[in-house]
Amino acid sequence: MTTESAHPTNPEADRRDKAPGQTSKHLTTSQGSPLTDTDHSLKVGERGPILLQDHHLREKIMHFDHERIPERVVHARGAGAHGKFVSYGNAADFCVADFLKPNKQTDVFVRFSTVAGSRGSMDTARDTRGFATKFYTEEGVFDLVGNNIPVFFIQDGIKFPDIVHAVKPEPDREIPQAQSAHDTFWDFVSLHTPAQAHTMWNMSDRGIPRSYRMMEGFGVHTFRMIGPGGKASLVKFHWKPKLGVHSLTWEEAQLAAGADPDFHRRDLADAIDAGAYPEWELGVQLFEDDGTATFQGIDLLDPTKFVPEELCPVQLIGKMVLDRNPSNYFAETEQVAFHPGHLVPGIDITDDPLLQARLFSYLDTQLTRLGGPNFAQIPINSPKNPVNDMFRDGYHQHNIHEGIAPYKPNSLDGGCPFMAELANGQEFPALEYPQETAGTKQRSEPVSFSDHYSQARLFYRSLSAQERDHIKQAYSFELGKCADNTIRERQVQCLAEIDADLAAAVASALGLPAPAPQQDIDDLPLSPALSQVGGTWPVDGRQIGIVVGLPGYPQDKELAEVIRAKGMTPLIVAPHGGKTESGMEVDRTYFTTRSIEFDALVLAGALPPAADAQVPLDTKAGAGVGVPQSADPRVVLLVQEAYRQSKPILCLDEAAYGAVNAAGLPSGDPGVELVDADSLPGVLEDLVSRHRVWGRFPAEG
Ligand code: HDE
Repeated sequence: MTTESAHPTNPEADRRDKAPGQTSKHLTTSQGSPLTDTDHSLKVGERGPILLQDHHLREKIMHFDHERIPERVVHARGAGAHGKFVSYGNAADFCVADFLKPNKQTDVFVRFSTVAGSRGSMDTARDTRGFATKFYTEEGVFDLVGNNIPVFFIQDGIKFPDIVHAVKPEPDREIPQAQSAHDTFWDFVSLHTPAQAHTMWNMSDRGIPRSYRMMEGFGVHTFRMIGPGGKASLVKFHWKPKLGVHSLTWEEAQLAAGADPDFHRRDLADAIDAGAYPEWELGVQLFEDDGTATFQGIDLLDPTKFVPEELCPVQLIGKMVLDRNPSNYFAETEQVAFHPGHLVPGIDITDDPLLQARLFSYLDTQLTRLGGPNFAQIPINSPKNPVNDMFRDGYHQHNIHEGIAPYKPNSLDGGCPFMAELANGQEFPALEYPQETAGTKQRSEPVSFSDHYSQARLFYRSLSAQERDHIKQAYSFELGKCADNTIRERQVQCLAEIDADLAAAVASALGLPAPAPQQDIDDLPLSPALSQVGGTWPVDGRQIGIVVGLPGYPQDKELAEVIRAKGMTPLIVAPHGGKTESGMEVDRTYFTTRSIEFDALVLAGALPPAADAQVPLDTKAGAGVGVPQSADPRVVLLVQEAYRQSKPILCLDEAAYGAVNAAGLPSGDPGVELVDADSLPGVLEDLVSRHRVWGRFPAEG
């Protein structure tokens, strides 16, 4: 799984080695004139005033002054990666898109993002995640601009400014940053109840993913696919991660926000650098296009609804692998411009009123964000097939167009370019399905959009007891941060429509009476596929902290190797930087690390006792007689956090177990084990493949 590396445990050093830097012979002005000095301005004498004629100074400062562009109004914080999509070919029966033909390989660029925070905000905020994919197909660019949650807050694009204004920092003091835990958000969503289903997903573990590599993706809206002979089907897109769907605990999310705000960005880049290339399979739920746009009572044009997989299975039609990090964040990840209307023949939109409004928004926003209408020429946005759009001029025009007749019809350019011909047997362009439409112009909400609660209830009730506990805690936290009691009461009333037990738990945390439901809500069949608990998944790229004292654990090199051989990434954690006796580089020191960086801990050998620590020890001794009862408090903290976060803690010998005792952990706890070196790789892989030691903290309710 792993690639050759000069610094096997230090991707940072690898990254620096790889950076090509500047390649030209010498530094020049932007006009290419050689420069002999870029450290001193042109002055009158050594200590005199600077001269206006210093062109290099003015040019350098001018360019610097304009380095920033407006950040995205939503999804400002993101991380990207390049990769490939390979089609399985089985979609050819219902979609004529060229990139879905058998074994066809297509380059892709993906950008993951949070929604609410600014560009510099933390990755681990409780939020929806964007999952936008650009396919550079031979028939033009196809953008699948989705999220990690299959439902949305609103049913009509005209409400988008309202929900975004509500979740963004409150405008008087511009706080809180990247959080929904404030009055304006809960004010809006408790009044605009179509948002209740999406907020329920946000309050679940899906709102705090473990990694971008461990998220599902959803197209959210229903799209239309055109098959051979012009037969149309309705589809919902899904991305299924090979590593499974996993989440952080709330404690981890909050810790990471301070200890490593770039947690998800780093995780994605490190995994790709380590050769643990993330993979997703693309799938579709396929529905008959019978003119009703309805499936088993679910209005497929209502983007606040999803279709449970148990009712309509996801058919897998291809695989995406992300195998290359961007070389330049700004040029690629920042300047990439997605648009749900970037479609290819065979894929079309539907009348979902949210999707229709999006078709306006993305082109419009790029004009300001990327400074003019020619952003399709920026390398990351350019199609890889030839473009002949007859568009001319405008800011930042990079093409030098030939000819004198950029209009149609013309005779001066011999009538070029000609229109594409319909494929054999095709009666209409596969980009524009001749859907019949008629009706009265009106502003109204369809009756089939009016159920705002039953799917939120279905989602909540389909989860495991532990996941439901997390939801109760999340609502209690978020509403606990609201100052206005009317807003809290109104939201708890919404919860009462969804589930009485949930409403009672949240009400109790807020010190409110538990409200009774006021509506009759349908009890839909549950969808076990929604739960993240249970099952095992590949452990590729999972980070294992090998905690040692110095000079180190005698077999630390072998230990790191067996862990790496399983596809996981070992990181040596020691009291200070440098190397262990066997020559292993120390990756993290007790000072620089927190539990959030590791999926499991391996405590190896004698760890320094508390007396050696440079900070006072204040922990209670635990059980276990005949082994050390004290340990460096930073190791104790690491172990306690890992324990609370239900992570495996494996000790290679009695000496190491001392830190477990010093941390006061109960003996015989699941996932806290003394193992010998031979069985360690197997035990570790088994525990990590389950993501967490779920049995450690049985659910309360
Ligand atoms: Fe977006 N959205 N959105 N959105 N959206 C943007 O476009 C908008 C919606 C999504 O990594 C913006 O280029 C409206 C749903 C992603 O660059 C903007 C509406 C879904 C990204 C915009 C929606 C999304 C965006 C901001 C309601 C999931 C990040 C910058 C009608 C299916 C793409 C930009 C990236 C970005 C508008 C609703 C996903 C302002 C008006 C539903 C993943 O144009």
